[in-house]
Amino acid sequence: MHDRFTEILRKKLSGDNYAKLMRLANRKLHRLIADAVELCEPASVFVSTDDPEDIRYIREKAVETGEEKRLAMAGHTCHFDGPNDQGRDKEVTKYLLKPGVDLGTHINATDREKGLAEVRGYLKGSMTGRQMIVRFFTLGPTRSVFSISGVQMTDSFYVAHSEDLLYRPGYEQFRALGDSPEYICVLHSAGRLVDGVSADVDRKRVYIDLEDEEVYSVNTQYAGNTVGFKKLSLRLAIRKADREGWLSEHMLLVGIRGPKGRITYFTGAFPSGCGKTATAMLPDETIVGDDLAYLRKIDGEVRAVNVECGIFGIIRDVNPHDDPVIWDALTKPGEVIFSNVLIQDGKSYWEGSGQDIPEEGVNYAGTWRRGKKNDNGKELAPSHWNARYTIRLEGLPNLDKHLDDPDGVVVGGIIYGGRDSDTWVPVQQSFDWIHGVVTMGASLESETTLATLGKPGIRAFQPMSNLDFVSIPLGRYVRNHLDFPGDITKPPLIFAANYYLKGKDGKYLNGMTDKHVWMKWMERRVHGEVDCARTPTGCIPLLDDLKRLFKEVLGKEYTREEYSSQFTLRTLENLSKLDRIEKIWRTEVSDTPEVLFEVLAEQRKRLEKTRSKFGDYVPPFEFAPG
Ligand code: SPV
Ligand code: MN
Repeated sequence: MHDRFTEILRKKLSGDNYAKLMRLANRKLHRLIADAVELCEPASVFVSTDDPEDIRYIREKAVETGEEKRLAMAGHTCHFDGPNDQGRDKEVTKYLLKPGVDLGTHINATDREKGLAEVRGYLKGSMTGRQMIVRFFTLGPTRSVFSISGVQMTDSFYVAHSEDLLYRPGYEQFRALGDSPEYICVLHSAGRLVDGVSADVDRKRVYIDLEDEEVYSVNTQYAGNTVGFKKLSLRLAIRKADREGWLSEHMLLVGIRGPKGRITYFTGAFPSGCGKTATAMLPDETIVGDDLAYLRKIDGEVRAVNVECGIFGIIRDVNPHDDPVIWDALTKPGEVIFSNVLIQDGKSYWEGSGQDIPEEGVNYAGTWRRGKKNDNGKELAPSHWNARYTIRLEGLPNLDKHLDDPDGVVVGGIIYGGRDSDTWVPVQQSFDWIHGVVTMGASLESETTLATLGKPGIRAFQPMSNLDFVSIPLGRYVRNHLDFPGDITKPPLIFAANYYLKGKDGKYLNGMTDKHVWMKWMERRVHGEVDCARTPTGCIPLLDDLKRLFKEVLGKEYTREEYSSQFTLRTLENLSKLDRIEKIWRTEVSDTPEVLFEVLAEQRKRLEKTRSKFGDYVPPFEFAPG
């Protein structure tokens, strides 16, 4: 058997590429690559090691093939995805399941045999005339209990280049793997290209084969659908975590400074486009990661690492005031890939930058000038809402020194936050771990954004901000969270945050920089240094502490009126939310742990009691110290 694969590889791979591959004595790898070669029929194969020369080749090819255009500033390039390829496409992203396997209604799945035939059919001959790139990565720090290995095959130099910024090199780790079959494999082809973009959008597919732990992606270029080690491997990592008793989460990881040089680490789960990167990149704090975290129990503590080592962030609204660190990284020389922004005279422009946008330029839809309409007669914005930048964390002034620490960092707190205009207060702490998992993580809702294709602004159930990626039954996923701390005596505190609360006039009640104050408050809570008031939904900050922190962090006066409007408990909205959440867990999920309903019922009782005593809207001053 093995000889047939070796034969295919020997025929297709040039001497040095063949040698680079054969240095990895892994039979499954040889089989996978030979299979991909036979299926996709590339003109040649480039095997990348961790050698800077190999990586330079990929970077240059991305420009040579036209997938990226060089911009005026050194190191900056721009890539465009097609007009129908501007976000993760949930409709066509499916798990391939064998007959009899049922993961529940929230999981988009299809029959494995049928799905494989379909996607492999689309991949057939897809790389004709192009080169296939094979790249190896390590998810999480190398030489660590957290590390997972991954191999990507792609015909896109943009994808391969992006991965170079986003993931730690893994060729050497693959050598150490020997013949082990324990790694994630992603096969991607951009498919037929017209003007450089994937043309067969109706044949776009992202299929995840749970049986062989292999991901197939075809007829798409958007990084969320193609960069294998972002959301594609997250789905497989969730299964591995389930088997092994740890957590694989859609979470940032940030260090927040406290008094006397102390740094306390937080993970934060926010759905896409809801302030996750901005929280991870707060000025004067330290970033470990902005999107994906693995959490494990080690020696009686919860520790976490960043799966990645770069940022693929939304660029809209990045401006010197709200995101000074990102702004700085994007406006000076260095390796940056912009995607789906507006380009004019070799310079990139995006909405919400606070800078003047030229009247014309080039964007993902071609030549653009103000007033240009799309096919539906709607005016085209200069840059897409989900336009992005890709950078390395390395070199950022706020990079945490533990990014590559094989032991990760100790997690002091976990934050759940969504885009919620009318229910949650800006920040609150759960009463305990179970209360936090149930009423914050498992009850998270968020208004949809354009990070995924579809209509924005619709309130959607988003447990742990991870719903799109959960690959095990949902009840089991929550059970894993409930059980996670086990015998740990001091698990991380759990908080809920809401940066998007609006007043009666429909205006946001908070500025975007206020999140910094909430983070500092949480940091003090982890160390028991500030008190709180106990409301039916959680513990909220006291006015005096916020006054002091607003002054210290933002140099701002914080008034009693602001506190009152932001922290008024909206009992009606909270009760409606409980109705919605309970209904979903009761009617749409078949394996919900019973304790979830008990904890929701207790919350309902507290809310009703408070409502009958104080009315529908209860100012924070009514609540006793907690
Ligand atoms: C997100 O949408 O959550 C992202 C970008 O982080 S991606 O998943 O890669 O589309
Ligand atoms: Mn994300």
